[in-house]
Amino acid sequence: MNRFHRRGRGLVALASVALTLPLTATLSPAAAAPTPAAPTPAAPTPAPYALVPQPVSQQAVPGAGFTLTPKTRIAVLSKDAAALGVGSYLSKLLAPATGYDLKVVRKAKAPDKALALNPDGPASLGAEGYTVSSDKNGVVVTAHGAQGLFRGVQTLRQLLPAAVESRSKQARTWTVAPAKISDAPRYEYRGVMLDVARRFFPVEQVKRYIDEAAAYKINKLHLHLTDDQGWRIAVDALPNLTKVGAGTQSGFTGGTDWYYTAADYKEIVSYAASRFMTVVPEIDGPGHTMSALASVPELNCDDKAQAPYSGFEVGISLYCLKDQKHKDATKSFLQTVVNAVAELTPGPYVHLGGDETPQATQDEYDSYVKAATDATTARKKTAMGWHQLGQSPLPAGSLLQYWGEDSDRETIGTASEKPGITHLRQGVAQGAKYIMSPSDHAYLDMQYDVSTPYGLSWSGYVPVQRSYAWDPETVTGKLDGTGAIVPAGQIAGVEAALWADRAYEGSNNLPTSSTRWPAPQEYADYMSFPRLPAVAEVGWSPQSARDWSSFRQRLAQHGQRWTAAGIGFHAAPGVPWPGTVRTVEGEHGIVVGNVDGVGLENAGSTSDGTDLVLWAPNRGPKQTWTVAAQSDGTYTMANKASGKCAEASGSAAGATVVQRSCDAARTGQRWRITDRPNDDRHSIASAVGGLVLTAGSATNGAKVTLQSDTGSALQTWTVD
Ligand code: TNX
Repeated sequence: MNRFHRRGRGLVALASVALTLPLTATLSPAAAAPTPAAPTPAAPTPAPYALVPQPVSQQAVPGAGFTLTPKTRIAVLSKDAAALGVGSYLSKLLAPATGYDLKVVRKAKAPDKALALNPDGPASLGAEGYTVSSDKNGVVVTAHGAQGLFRGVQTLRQLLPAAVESRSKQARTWTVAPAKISDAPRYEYRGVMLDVARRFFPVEQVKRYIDEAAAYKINKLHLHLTDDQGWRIAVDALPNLTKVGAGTQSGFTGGTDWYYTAADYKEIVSYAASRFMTVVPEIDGPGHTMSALASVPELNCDDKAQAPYSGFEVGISLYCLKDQKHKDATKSFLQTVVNAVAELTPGPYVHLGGDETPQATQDEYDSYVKAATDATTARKKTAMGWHQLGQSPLPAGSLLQYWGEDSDRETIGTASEKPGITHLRQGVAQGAKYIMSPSDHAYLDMQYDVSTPYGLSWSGYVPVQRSYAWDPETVTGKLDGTGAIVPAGQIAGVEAALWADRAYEGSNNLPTSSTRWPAPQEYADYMSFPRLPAVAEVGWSPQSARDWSSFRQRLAQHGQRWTAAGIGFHAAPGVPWPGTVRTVEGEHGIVVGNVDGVGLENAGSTSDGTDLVLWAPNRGPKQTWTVAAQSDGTYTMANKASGKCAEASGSAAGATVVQRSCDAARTGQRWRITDRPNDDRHSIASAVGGLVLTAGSATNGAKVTLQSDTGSALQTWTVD
């Protein structure tokens, strides 16, 4: 289903709620009784250092680490200019926090007590692989070329204290932890997309985001340069595109400089290149084109320019492809635009969009794809596009981007297979390669949970665990992980996508008060951290090295790096951020499983004795509970809508849980709320008898009862 059918949908589909429960538990959404605990897998070996992405292998080295001094040299063991460039990048990276101006020198072999960068390592390291070896005598990063050195430097950076990310001088010692690391990426393509069309990001903010993403070894920056709400790249031959088409953003009109000049774009490209990141420009079409239709009259069937658009809707525009005259006009427009963009772009890709075109006939869609891909291959560029492009004939070597979700996967192999799945099959059959951006894992504009101020939730809430716990090799298969439509050999990588339709606080109605619009970088930081590092690890680390319980611990350490760097991240529940003391006292939603599980509510009743139920989370008064500590260490839980307390109706297995006027003398109203190991969830046990609060299932209307603790996902609760 295209997501515009679901605009404004307030709640998460229950199917996706059930599926966000922990993957380690065997959970059937329809199960009436708790599922027995799955056998506990052997605990992964704890990683010595909090590195993200997790490297292929790392060992702590006994003894002290290497302490930097103002005299430490960065020794580059090569004459290669790019390798020397990585040396000066490292020097500049360390300067603000350390206050040191480390000299970069060329040396034939690694000197003692230096940070040595060797780009002449074995070819077996590949373009991005590297090793880091550090002990008290110094550090050596080895790679086969400058790019691998750069990736290794990002790891080296994480072996230093978090304060190294500070933009101001910190008085302290700087020791690189002693380690032996050997690493290489799982996928070559590891991208992030910025939607600069709906919300314009000035050049400085794009550069800042490049740095933030490069720290997690992201190597592609996909710029969504055009959409209904704005055209952001100057094309000399078509000055109206920026004179008219760049004057709007989603929620704003009247702009004069909301676009990148050729010089701006080149500056972004070269800044990205200095971080070994390739810019992927997207010119979306044949839909998402109102800004072009407002600027170039002959792209419209009546040859009249449309009014510029600054609203919130999608699926509202289409190039005119009804007759030969307009097909020709669109073709020559695309040639002009693709030429201009290809000219400015050293990277191999031009992304041609292709998403959300409900009004296009097959002939119209095909004719767009033919014109756009011809223009691209004529410039010797690789045609990219959203997965819908698979429905049309494609040039060899095309790269498509899958953005489907669980509700699409559910239909695989059924009579009602979703069009997205069919398009995927068609693209795979043509030999296209894929990058994976499943919207319910990798869309950074999805809200984390019901309390996220910005963003959408048409693909469900995407808490950090959901952006982490997926595998590109199974994400185009059935929900049980079998039957992947895109075979492993056709997967090029992953991409996180930060759309900006709702880069403001509030609902579908665009706010009129400017106070409800964060600066683009503030929106980007909050929505991307911690989820961008999660997707980065999906793309970089071997699947066998990935594990949520390890990731959440490592992520918690990275929170300190982001704080030092001034990144306003979302301190997501489920991650043990140091320094955040979580108390269960106060007003909470109480949800089963993850933060977007079904929530405990009083079924809208105010009467004594009503059974409590579970419902899709909305965090209204019926689902809000005041948790209050009692002198015996237990808690009472009072419902905000009714004022009544949760009470066990008995002490035997199967007893339901009801609400009743709060009364401290009734022991059935006392609950022991305990932390569970390895996640941020709780067990909630009745003080009478000790049986635990258990959801009958993860579906609307399910009852809660007391059962003995089996460790089932239906017995784990997030007190938000
Ligand atoms: C879908 S999925 C879009 C964008 C929106 C985004 C919002 C896809 C390729 N297109 O137009 O910005 O949802 O979440």
